[in-house]
Amino acid sequence: MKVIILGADGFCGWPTTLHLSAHGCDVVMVDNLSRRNIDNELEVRSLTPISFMGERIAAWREISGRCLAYHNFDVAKNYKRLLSLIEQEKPEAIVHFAEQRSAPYSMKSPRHKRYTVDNNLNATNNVLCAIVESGLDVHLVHLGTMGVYGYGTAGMQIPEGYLPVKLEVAPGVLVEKEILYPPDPGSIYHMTKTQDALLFYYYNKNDGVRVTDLHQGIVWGTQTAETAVDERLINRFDYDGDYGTVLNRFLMQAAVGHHLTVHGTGGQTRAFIHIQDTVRCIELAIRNPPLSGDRVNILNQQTETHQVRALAEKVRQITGAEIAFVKNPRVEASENALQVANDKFLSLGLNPITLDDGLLTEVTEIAMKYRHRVDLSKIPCTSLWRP
Ligand code: NAD
Ligand code: USQ
Repeated sequence: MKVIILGADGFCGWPTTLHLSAHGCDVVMVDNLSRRNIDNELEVRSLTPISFMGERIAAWREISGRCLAYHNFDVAKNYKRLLSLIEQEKPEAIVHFAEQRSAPYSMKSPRHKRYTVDNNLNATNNVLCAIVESGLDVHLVHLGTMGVYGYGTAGMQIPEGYLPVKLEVAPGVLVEKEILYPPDPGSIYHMTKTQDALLFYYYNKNDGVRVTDLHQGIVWGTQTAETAVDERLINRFDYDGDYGTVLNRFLMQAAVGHHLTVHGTGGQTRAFIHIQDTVRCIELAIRNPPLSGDRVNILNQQTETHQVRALAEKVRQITGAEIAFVKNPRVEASENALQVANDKFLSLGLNPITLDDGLLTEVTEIAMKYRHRVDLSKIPCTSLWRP
């Protein structure tokens, strides 16, 4: 199967590239290296020593004997290049990771808000438009987020994308419908993902584009079976206050003797998935595409939910790190419950890695090994939702 991966140099894109290549796919990578440039802007680097793209490709060829094609261009700005790549390669699937994915970065300033909206919406619209213009029946697999649902569910389990509703159209006459789950974004970044969903809905309805939208939870961990084989293939580990996500940050903080930075009461509950399960889910998604005429297929790509203070407590018990409750820089509910349906991936055969299986290995092998690379000044979250 030929697959184009947009955003193939990123935290999820690189291990997905290697996983699909190792499992028999012919992978074409696209990335404009904007994420590496944002590291330059923020004057921070991955905790792990990631190689240049050329070194990554050469190392994978040496180790696996497989070739990876790579194109460096901006998917949001270079429509013609994207269209001609699709026309030339005729992929069966395109996996779309090519968006600015940090909520704090998207809230830093008006410039960051506008960049995130321009980049993410134009990237998604360009891919959809190019698939239609190519005339090819390409399955688009997009990485969305659990954050499109908001986190206040009034005790209800979040369904996979669609909400069944009953409308009383006349006294005593009930009509049953399924509607897209009402969007409730908590940052400019999350808002772009809710708008992506509308683009998918429209291009699917009007042009019959086959789309799978994966509403993914917070990804934790670093390595997958393929990235762990050789240090030149190592995955990135973001720990800074803008791009580091909560559990990986706590693991890094414990490794360097920093207190665990719990925002507010830590009563926020979020959904999580290990990076190894991310790549498995994407393979399951591309091998189980929607059929022609199907509506957008939405799957919740998460395996467990945890409250932030419970995560901190778990890391404290393992490492002895201290917990600090710091002022929350975000505007978000201080406490919420979260229950999420993930029946679709389980029925496709996903056997989830849980926090308890992998947590200790991650702390010892990665965070401890590379702790000398941490810049302590980059740990605090300085991006404010309301400056
Ligand atoms: P990342 O920033 O590490 O990777 C994104 C990649 O896309 C980067 O390499 C970047 O250079 C590239 N890119 C961005 N805009 C581009 C453009 N216009 N043209 C070409 N390349 C472009 O992010 P990630 O953590 O790998 O996330 C990938 C996707 O998964 C994102 O869409 C994100 O919203 C989603 N997601 C991530 C997480 C997580 O915890 N990391 C959780 C849920 C969903
Ligand atoms: N948090 C802390 N301490 C920290 C960092 C974060 O308490 O040091 C809290 C935040 O306030 C928030 C929660 O932890 O309540 C999650 O924050 P996060 O930075 O780990 O995750 P988030 O901003 O939601 O974004 C990440 C990815 C994004 C993805 C999203 C999935 O960066 O790309 O879409 O997770 S989800 O959260 O399910 O929407």
